[in-house]
Amino acid sequence: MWLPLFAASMHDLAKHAPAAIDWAALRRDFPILNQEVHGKPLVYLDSAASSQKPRQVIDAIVHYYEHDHSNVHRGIHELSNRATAAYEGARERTARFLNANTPEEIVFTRGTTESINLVAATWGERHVGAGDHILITELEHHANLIPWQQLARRKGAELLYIPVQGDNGRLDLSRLDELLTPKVKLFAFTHISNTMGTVNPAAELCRRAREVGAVTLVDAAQSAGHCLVDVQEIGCDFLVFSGHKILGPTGIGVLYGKPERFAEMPPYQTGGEMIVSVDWHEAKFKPAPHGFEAGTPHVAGAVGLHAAMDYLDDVGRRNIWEHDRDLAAYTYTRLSELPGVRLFGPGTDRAGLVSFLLEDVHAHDLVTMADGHGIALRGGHHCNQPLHRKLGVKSSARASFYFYNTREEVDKLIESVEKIRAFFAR
Ligand code: C6P
Repeated sequence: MWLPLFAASMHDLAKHAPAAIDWAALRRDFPILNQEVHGKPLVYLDSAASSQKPRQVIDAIVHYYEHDHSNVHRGIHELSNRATAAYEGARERTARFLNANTPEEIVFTRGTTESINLVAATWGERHVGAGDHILITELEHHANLIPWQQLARRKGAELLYIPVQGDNGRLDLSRLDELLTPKVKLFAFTHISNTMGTVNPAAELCRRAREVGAVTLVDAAQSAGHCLVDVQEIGCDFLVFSGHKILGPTGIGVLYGKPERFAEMPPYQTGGEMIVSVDWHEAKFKPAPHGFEAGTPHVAGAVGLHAAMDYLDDVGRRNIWEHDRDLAAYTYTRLSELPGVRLFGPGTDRAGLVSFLLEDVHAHDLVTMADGHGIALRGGHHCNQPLHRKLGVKSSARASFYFYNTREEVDKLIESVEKIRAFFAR
């Protein structure tokens, strides 16, 4: 098994030589990368925020609007049938992408944030009560923290955190026995940390949750486009991610749910498309997935997402995983050789992103100056404010990679960081 579900299995990955892939040719599929910013060739190192889109995804969306667009599930005319087939085809493709059992386990949303809010507002609202525990981790993005914080407040439940050990970004799993008790109704955690690059042992955590009867939600926003994510192997109840981080368009996201979980959830939004029948004073609702997709959906988004998944699987998510991790490891090593650099996240077994700080330089200054060198980084708290506070910093700079990035681009980043350090040392 090569899946990065257990930290131990990540070492096995190294035994598999990556297939020979023409990465430079793949990069040429991304028209946006072929430009200069501030007079320098663009080096895009912000894919954890949002990935760029290959021509194939852009073309699929244009083709849909030029040939097939209509509303779905409504008309009995040709275009409506084509739009419906495209939309439901994307659902079927997403089920295959995640190795879900059936397309009915896939609900389309606007993104990771909406998927988590949907679960909190439906499953959470119905199943979490006063005195219950909700368990998350200190690594969580605000999208997987605030909805649970709000739910806990509304219900009088307690929100507990698995602590992060410190700069190394690893969870202190020795606390699991004490925190993951039968009082926990829901255990939500990120598969890959968007600040630390930590890869959490998703299958093992879900197994532990099942032992105490807790329902699990895995935030796969940073993993779905970078490695194989198999919901059956992970054994989660819910799994969520966003299209725009996996080569797809903005405004489309995925909520995977086990049928038995969906069956015990009340509606999220109500209105058109999600009903079986309506009377003046009552309505009957469809089951999942359509019962959770009120209103006209983002059909073009689903079409783009379908094309993105085809593209990713043509390249091979194993190959992408190896490529991105190699760049992150190279970056980590090169940065660690520079004086005054503080690195965050594990030194080994990290995903394809690296957060860091330069002594006496604000992350925003660093990112602004790097932008002047044509390099797009992210600076700030990356929607991990409490985590940054725990680390004793307000913000950090982050370089995040995808398969269109190269070692030469990392060298440019290092050169830029050296220049910035020299500038502030004057
Ligand atoms: N992280 C980043 O730069 P949305 O915005 O709904 O597509 O995704 C939210 C989200 C949830 N979980 C994790 C682990 C994430 O990384 C993100 C988005 C971006 O790190 C934007 S803040």
